[in-house]
Amino acid sequence: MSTDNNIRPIITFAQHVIEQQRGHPTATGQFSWLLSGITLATKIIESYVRRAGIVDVLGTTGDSNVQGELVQKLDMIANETIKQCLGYRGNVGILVSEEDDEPRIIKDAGGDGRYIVLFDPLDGSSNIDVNVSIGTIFSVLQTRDDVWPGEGPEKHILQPGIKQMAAGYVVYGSSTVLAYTTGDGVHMFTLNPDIGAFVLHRERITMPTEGKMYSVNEAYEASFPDGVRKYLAAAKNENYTQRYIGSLVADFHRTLLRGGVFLYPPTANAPGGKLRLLYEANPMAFLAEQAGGAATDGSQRILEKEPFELHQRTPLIIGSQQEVEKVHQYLNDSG
Ligand code: FBP
Repeated sequence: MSTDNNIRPIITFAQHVIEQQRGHPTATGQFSWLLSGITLATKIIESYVRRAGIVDVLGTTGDSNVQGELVQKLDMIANETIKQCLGYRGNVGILVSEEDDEPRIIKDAGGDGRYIVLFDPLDGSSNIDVNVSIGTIFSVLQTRDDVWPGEGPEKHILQPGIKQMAAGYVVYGSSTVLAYTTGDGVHMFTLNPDIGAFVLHRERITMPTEGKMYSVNEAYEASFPDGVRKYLAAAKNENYTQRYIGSLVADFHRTLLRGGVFLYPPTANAPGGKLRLLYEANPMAFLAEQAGGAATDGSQRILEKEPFELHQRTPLIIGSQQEVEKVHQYLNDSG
Protein backbone atom coordinates (compact mmCIF):
# COMPACT_ATOMS: atom_id res chain seq x y z
CA MET A 1 0.00 0.00 0.00
CA SER A 2 1.56 3.30 -1.07
CA THR A 3 1.85 5.93 1.65
CA ASP A 4 0.92 9.35 0.27
CA ASN A 5 3.02 11.63 2.52
CA ASN A 6 1.16 14.77 1.54
CA ILE A 7 -2.15 13.65 3.03
CA ARG A 8 -3.20 16.80 4.88
CA PRO A 9 -4.47 15.94 8.37
CA ILE A 10 -8.12 16.85 8.56
CA ILE A 11 -9.79 18.48 11.53
CA THR A 12 -13.49 17.82 11.76
CA PHE A 13 -16.00 20.13 13.41
CA ALA A 14 -16.45 17.70 16.32
CA GLN A 15 -12.68 17.60 16.93
CA HIS A 16 -12.45 21.38 16.73
CA VAL A 17 -15.23 21.90 19.30
CA ILE A 18 -13.61 19.42 21.69
CA GLU A 19 -10.26 21.22 21.23
CA GLN A 20 -11.93 24.57 21.91
CA GLN A 21 -13.63 23.12 25.00
CA ARG A 22 -10.24 22.03 26.37
CA GLY A 23 -9.73 25.73 27.10
CA HIS A 24 -12.73 25.68 29.46
CA PRO A 25 -11.91 24.06 32.83
CA THR A 26 -15.62 23.35 33.50
CA ALA A 27 -16.24 21.77 30.09
CA THR A 28 -18.01 18.41 30.26
CA GLY A 29 -18.46 17.52 26.60
CA GLN A 30 -22.13 18.48 26.88
CA PHE A 31 -21.55 21.43 24.58
CA SER A 32 -19.91 19.44 21.81
CA TRP A 33 -22.73 16.87 22.15
CA LEU A 34 -25.23 19.70 21.60
CA LEU A 35 -23.37 21.16 18.61
CA SER A 36 -23.08 17.72 17.03
CA GLY A 37 -26.90 17.68 16.99
CA ILE A 38 -26.85 20.81 14.88
CA THR A 39 -24.33 19.43 12.41
CA LEU A 40 -26.31 16.17 12.10
CA ALA A 41 -29.48 18.13 11.35
CA THR A 42 -27.80 20.37 8.78
CA LYS A 43 -26.31 17.37 6.97
CA ILE A 44 -29.82 15.91 6.68
CA ILE A 45 -31.20 19.27 5.47
CA GLU A 46 -28.32 19.54 2.99
CA SER A 47 -29.25 16.17 1.48
CA TYR A 48 -32.77 17.49 0.77
CA VAL A 49 -31.53 20.82 -0.58
CA ARG A 50 -29.12 19.07 -2.97
CA ARG A 51 -31.94 16.88 -4.37
CA ALA A 52 -34.63 19.59 -4.24
CA GLY A 53 -35.65 19.30 -7.91
CA ILE A 54 -35.96 15.51 -7.88
CA VAL A 55 -37.70 14.89 -4.57
CA ASP A 56 -40.98 16.56 -3.66
CA VAL A 57 -39.61 19.37 -1.47
CA LEU A 58 -40.14 22.45 -3.61
CA GLY A 59 -43.12 24.78 -3.24
CA THR A 60 -45.24 25.62 -0.22
CA THR A 61 -47.13 23.53 2.30
CA GLY A 62 -50.13 25.85 1.97
CA ASP A 63 -49.81 26.92 5.63
CA SER A 64 -48.57 30.29 6.99
CA ASN A 65 -46.17 30.73 9.89
CA VAL A 66 -46.17 33.14 12.85
CA GLN A 67 -44.47 35.71 10.58
CA GLY A 68 -47.45 35.59 8.24
CA GLU A 69 -45.24 34.01 5.55
CA LEU A 70 -46.26 31.02 3.41
CA VAL A 71 -44.35 28.01 4.74
CA GLN A 72 -42.10 26.34 2.15
CA LYS A 73 -41.95 22.54 2.24
CA LEU A 74 -38.20 22.72 2.86
CA ASP A 75 -38.79 25.18 5.73
CA MET A 76 -40.97 22.58 7.38
CA ILE A 77 -38.57 19.70 6.71
CA ALA A 78 -35.66 21.73 8.08
CA ASN A 79 -37.68 22.76 11.13
CA GLU A 80 -38.76 19.22 12.00
CA THR A 81 -35.26 17.85 11.36
CA ILE A 82 -33.59 20.30 13.75
CA LYS A 83 -36.22 19.74 16.44
CA GLN A 84 -35.76 16.00 16.13
CA CYS A 85 -31.96 16.05 16.19
CA LEU A 86 -31.83 18.40 19.19
CA GLY A 87 -34.94 17.05 20.91
CA TYR A 88 -33.28 13.93 22.30
CA ARG A 89 -29.89 15.44 23.14
CA GLY A 90 -30.87 15.59 26.80
CA ASN A 91 -29.10 18.88 27.47
CA VAL A 92 -31.48 21.02 25.38
CA GLY A 93 -34.34 22.37 27.47
CA ILE A 94 -35.93 24.87 25.09
CA LEU A 95 -36.12 25.16 21.29
CA VAL A 96 -37.14 28.42 19.61
CA SER A 97 -37.78 28.33 15.87
CA GLU A 98 -38.65 31.05 13.37
CA GLU A 99 -41.35 28.67 12.11
CA ASP A 100 -43.10 28.06 15.45
CA ASP A 101 -45.32 30.53 17.31
CA GLU A 102 -44.30 29.21 20.73
CA PRO A 103 -41.05 27.81 22.13
CA ARG A 104 -40.84 24.04 22.51
CA ILE A 105 -40.17 23.05 26.12
CA ILE A 106 -38.38 19.68 26.26
CA LYS A 107 -39.02 17.91 29.52
CA ASP A 108 -38.86 14.25 28.56
CA ALA A 109 -35.35 14.02 27.12
CA GLY A 110 -33.67 13.23 30.45
CA GLY A 111 -30.55 15.27 31.25
CA ASP A 112 -30.62 18.78 32.67
CA GLY A 113 -31.95 20.75 29.70
CA ARG A 114 -29.51 23.60 30.44
CA TYR A 115 -29.26 24.83 26.83
CA ILE A 116 -31.64 26.90 24.72
CA VAL A 117 -31.26 26.70 20.94
CA LEU A 118 -32.82 29.44 18.83
CA PHE A 119 -32.79 28.93 15.08
CA ASP A 120 -33.94 29.95 11.65
CA PRO A 121 -34.26 26.49 10.08
CA LEU A 122 -34.03 27.74 6.49
CA ASP A 123 -33.09 31.33 5.87
CA GLY A 124 -33.70 32.90 2.48
CA SER A 125 -36.99 31.14 1.82
CA SER A 126 -37.69 33.28 -1.25
CA ASN A 127 -34.64 31.69 -2.90
CA ILE A 128 -35.43 28.03 -2.20
CA ASP A 129 -37.26 27.28 -5.46
CA VAL A 130 -34.77 29.12 -7.66
CA ASN A 131 -31.64 27.27 -6.51
CA VAL A 132 -29.98 30.29 -4.89
CA SER A 133 -27.97 29.89 -1.66
CA ILE A 134 -30.03 29.45 1.50
CA GLY A 135 -29.00 28.49 5.01
CA THR A 136 -29.63 27.56 8.62
CA ILE A 137 -28.82 30.01 11.43
CA PHE A 138 -28.46 29.08 15.11
CA SER A 139 -27.82 30.69 18.48
CA VAL A 140 -27.20 28.94 21.82
CA LEU A 141 -28.02 30.37 25.25
CA GLN A 142 -27.90 28.80 28.69
CA THR A 143 -30.94 28.70 30.95
CA ARG A 144 -30.86 31.31 33.73
CA ASP A 145 -30.39 30.39 37.39
CA ASP A 146 -32.58 33.24 38.62
CA VAL A 147 -35.84 31.96 37.14
CA TRP A 148 -38.39 30.56 39.63
CA PRO A 149 -40.11 27.27 38.76
CA GLY A 150 -43.49 28.16 37.27
CA GLU A 151 -42.14 31.34 35.71
CA GLY A 152 -42.64 31.13 31.91
CA PRO A 153 -39.80 30.16 29.52
CA GLU A 154 -39.61 33.73 28.21
CA LYS A 155 -37.30 34.82 31.03
CA HIS A 156 -34.81 32.15 29.92
CA ILE A 157 -35.19 32.97 26.23
CA LEU A 158 -35.31 36.78 26.20
CA GLN A 159 -31.63 37.35 26.99
CA PRO A 160 -29.47 39.93 25.16
CA GLY A 161 -27.13 38.67 22.45
CA ILE A 162 -24.07 39.17 24.63
CA LYS A 163 -25.27 36.14 26.63
CA GLN A 164 -24.91 33.79 23.63
CA MET A 165 -22.63 30.81 24.28
CA ALA A 166 -22.36 29.96 20.61
CA ALA A 167 -23.71 31.05 17.26
CA GLY A 168 -23.31 30.00 13.68
CA TYR A 169 -24.78 29.26 10.32
CA VAL A 170 -24.63 26.71 7.55
CA VAL A 171 -24.91 28.02 4.01
CA TYR A 172 -26.15 25.58 1.37
CA GLY A 173 -24.40 27.08 -1.65
CA SER A 174 -21.95 25.82 -4.29
CA SER A 175 -20.51 23.93 -1.34
CA THR A 176 -21.96 23.54 2.14
CA VAL A 177 -20.08 25.71 4.60
CA LEU A 178 -20.48 26.03 8.37
CA ALA A 179 -19.18 29.01 10.34
CA TYR A 180 -19.37 29.19 14.12
CA THR A 181 -18.10 30.92 17.24
CA THR A 182 -18.15 30.13 20.94
CA GLY A 183 -16.64 33.52 21.75
CA ASP A 184 -13.12 32.44 20.78
CA GLY A 185 -12.92 33.54 17.17
CA VAL A 186 -14.85 32.52 14.06
CA HIS A 187 -14.00 29.22 12.35
CA MET A 188 -15.18 27.81 9.04
CA PHE A 189 -15.72 24.26 7.79
CA THR A 190 -16.73 22.72 4.48
CA LEU A 191 -18.88 19.60 4.31
CA ASN A 192 -16.85 16.86 2.61
CA PRO A 193 -19.59 14.71 1.02
CA ASP A 194 -17.14 11.81 0.59
CA ILE A 195 -16.73 11.39 4.34
CA GLY A 196 -19.92 13.13 5.51
CA ALA A 197 -18.02 15.43 7.87
CA PHE A 198 -17.52 19.20 8.17
CA VAL A 199 -13.79 19.72 7.70
CA LEU A 200 -11.94 22.78 8.97
CA HIS A 201 -10.69 25.12 6.24
CA ARG A 202 -10.23 28.45 8.00
CA GLU A 203 -9.64 29.36 11.63
CA ARG A 204 -9.89 32.70 13.42
CA ILE A 205 -11.38 34.53 10.46
CA THR A 206 -11.04 38.31 10.51
CA MET A 207 -13.47 40.44 8.54
CA PRO A 208 -11.73 43.14 6.46
CA THR A 209 -12.01 46.42 8.38
CA GLU A 210 -13.31 48.14 5.29
CA GLY A 211 -14.80 47.12 1.95
CA LYS A 212 -16.27 49.09 -0.93
CA MET A 213 -19.31 46.89 -1.20
CA TYR A 214 -22.82 47.45 0.14
CA SER A 215 -25.68 44.95 0.24
CA VAL A 216 -29.27 46.19 0.59
CA ASN A 217 -32.59 45.74 -1.21
CA GLU A 218 -32.60 49.09 -2.99
CA ALA A 219 -36.14 48.53 -4.23
CA TYR A 220 -37.22 49.94 -0.85
CA GLU A 221 -34.82 52.92 -0.95
CA ALA A 222 -37.60 55.51 -1.06
CA SER A 223 -38.64 54.57 2.47
CA PHE A 224 -35.16 54.17 3.98
CA PRO A 225 -34.08 56.63 6.70
CA ASP A 226 -32.42 59.75 5.25
CA GLY A 227 -29.03 58.80 6.62
CA VAL A 228 -29.07 55.44 4.83
CA ARG A 229 -30.07 57.09 1.56
CA LYS A 230 -27.25 59.61 1.90
CA TYR A 231 -24.77 56.81 2.68
CA LEU A 232 -25.87 54.93 -0.47
CA ALA A 233 -25.59 58.06 -2.62
CA ALA A 234 -22.06 58.69 -1.29
CA ALA A 235 -21.08 55.06 -1.82
CA LYS A 236 -22.14 55.25 -5.46
CA ASN A 237 -20.04 58.40 -5.89
CA GLU A 238 -17.09 56.55 -4.41
CA ASN A 239 -17.41 53.64 -6.89
CA TYR A 240 -18.64 51.07 -4.44
CA THR A 241 -20.07 47.89 -5.87
CA GLN A 242 -23.37 46.37 -4.79
CA ARG A 243 -24.31 42.74 -4.13
CA TYR A 244 -27.67 41.46 -2.81
CA ILE A 245 -28.63 37.79 -2.84
CA GLY A 246 -31.72 38.13 -0.70
CA SER A 247 -30.64 35.41 1.74
CA LEU A 248 -29.19 36.95 4.91
CA VAL A 249 -26.99 33.92 5.48
CA ALA A 250 -25.39 34.21 2.01
CA ASP A 251 -25.10 38.02 2.05
CA PHE A 252 -23.50 37.85 5.50
CA HIS A 253 -21.13 35.02 4.47
CA ARG A 254 -19.80 37.18 1.62
CA THR A 255 -19.52 40.23 3.88
CA LEU A 256 -17.62 38.20 6.50
CA LEU A 257 -15.04 37.11 3.89
CA ARG A 258 -14.88 40.16 1.62
CA GLY A 259 -15.86 43.05 3.89
CA GLY A 260 -18.34 45.82 3.16
CA VAL A 261 -21.73 46.26 4.80
CA PHE A 262 -25.12 44.52 4.75
CA LEU A 263 -28.14 46.65 5.64
CA TYR A 264 -31.78 45.88 6.29
CA PRO A 265 -33.00 49.29 7.47
CA PRO A 266 -36.50 50.20 8.59
CA THR A 267 -38.82 50.50 5.57
CA ALA A 268 -42.43 51.55 5.02
CA ASN A 269 -43.45 47.83 5.02
CA ALA A 270 -41.26 46.98 7.99
CA PRO A 271 -40.86 50.13 10.15
CA GLY A 272 -39.18 48.03 12.87
CA GLY A 273 -36.95 46.24 10.35
CA LYS A 274 -37.66 42.82 8.82
CA LEU A 275 -35.03 40.54 10.31
CA ARG A 276 -35.62 38.75 13.62
CA LEU A 277 -33.44 39.69 16.59
CA LEU A 278 -33.12 36.37 18.43
CA TYR A 279 -32.29 33.91 15.62
CA GLU A 280 -31.08 36.12 12.75
CA ALA A 281 -29.51 39.39 13.99
CA ASN A 282 -28.02 38.16 17.31
CA PRO A 283 -26.11 35.14 15.93
CA MET A 284 -24.79 37.13 12.95
CA ALA A 285 -23.79 40.00 15.26
CA PHE A 286 -21.86 37.60 17.54
CA LEU A 287 -19.99 36.22 14.51
CA ALA A 288 -19.36 39.68 13.08
CA GLU A 289 -17.90 41.03 16.32
CA GLN A 290 -15.82 37.90 16.87
CA ALA A 291 -14.34 38.50 13.40
CA GLY A 292 -13.55 42.15 14.17
CA GLY A 293 -16.64 43.58 12.48
CA ALA A 294 -19.65 45.41 13.93
CA ALA A 295 -23.45 45.10 14.06
CA THR A 296 -26.03 47.71 15.10
CA ASP A 297 -29.68 48.58 14.58
CA GLY A 298 -28.72 52.08 13.49
CA SER A 299 -28.37 53.43 16.99
CA GLN A 300 -27.55 50.55 19.34
CA ARG A 301 -25.15 47.57 19.32
CA ILE A 302 -27.30 44.55 18.37
CA LEU A 303 -25.78 42.36 21.12
CA GLU A 304 -26.87 44.82 23.84
CA LYS A 305 -30.51 45.01 22.76
CA GLU A 306 -32.83 43.71 25.52
CA PRO A 307 -35.34 41.42 23.75
CA PHE A 308 -39.00 41.74 24.73
CA GLU A 309 -40.64 39.32 22.32
CA LEU A 310 -39.83 35.93 20.80
CA HIS A 311 -40.18 36.92 17.15
CA GLN A 312 -39.34 40.63 17.47
CA ARG A 313 -37.74 42.27 14.47
CA THR A 314 -34.88 44.76 14.30
CA PRO A 315 -33.16 46.94 11.71
CA LEU A 316 -29.70 45.56 10.97
CA ILE A 317 -26.46 47.20 9.81
CA ILE A 318 -23.65 44.65 9.89
CA GLY A 319 -20.20 44.33 8.41
CA SER A 320 -16.75 45.90 8.38
CA GLN A 321 -16.07 48.14 11.36
CA GLN A 322 -15.28 51.22 9.26
CA GLU A 323 -18.27 50.73 6.97
CA VAL A 324 -20.75 50.40 9.83
CA GLU A 325 -19.23 53.52 11.43
CA LYS A 326 -19.63 55.33 8.10
CA VAL A 327 -23.34 54.46 7.89
CA HIS A 328 -23.70 55.70 11.48
CA GLN A 329 -21.99 58.93 10.55
CA TYR A 330 -24.62 59.60 7.89
CA LEU A 331 -27.41 58.55 10.24
CA ASN A 332 -26.14 60.89 12.99
CA ASP A 333 -25.62 63.79 10.55
CA SER A 334 -29.19 63.34 9.30
CA GLY A 335 -30.49 63.55 12.87
P1 FBP B 1 -36.45 34.08 6.04
O1 FBP B 1 -36.31 33.64 4.65
O2 FBP B 1 -35.86 33.17 7.03
O3 FBP B 1 -37.84 34.48 6.40
O4 FBP B 1 -35.51 35.41 6.18
C1 FBP B 1 -35.77 36.59 5.79
C2 FBP B 1 -35.01 36.97 4.53
O5 FBP B 1 -35.27 36.09 3.49
C3 FBP B 1 -33.50 37.14 4.71
O6 FBP B 1 -32.79 35.97 4.49
C4 FBP B 1 -33.16 38.19 3.67
O7 FBP B 1 -32.03 38.95 4.02
C5 FBP B 1 -34.41 39.03 3.62
O8 FBP B 1 -35.47 38.27 4.18
C6 FBP B 1 -34.78 39.42 2.22
O9 FBP B 1 -35.85 40.30 2.31
P2 FBP B 1 -36.35 41.13 1.04
O10 FBP B 1 -36.94 40.14 0.11
O11 FBP B 1 -37.36 42.08 1.61
O12 FBP B 1 -35.18 41.84 0.47
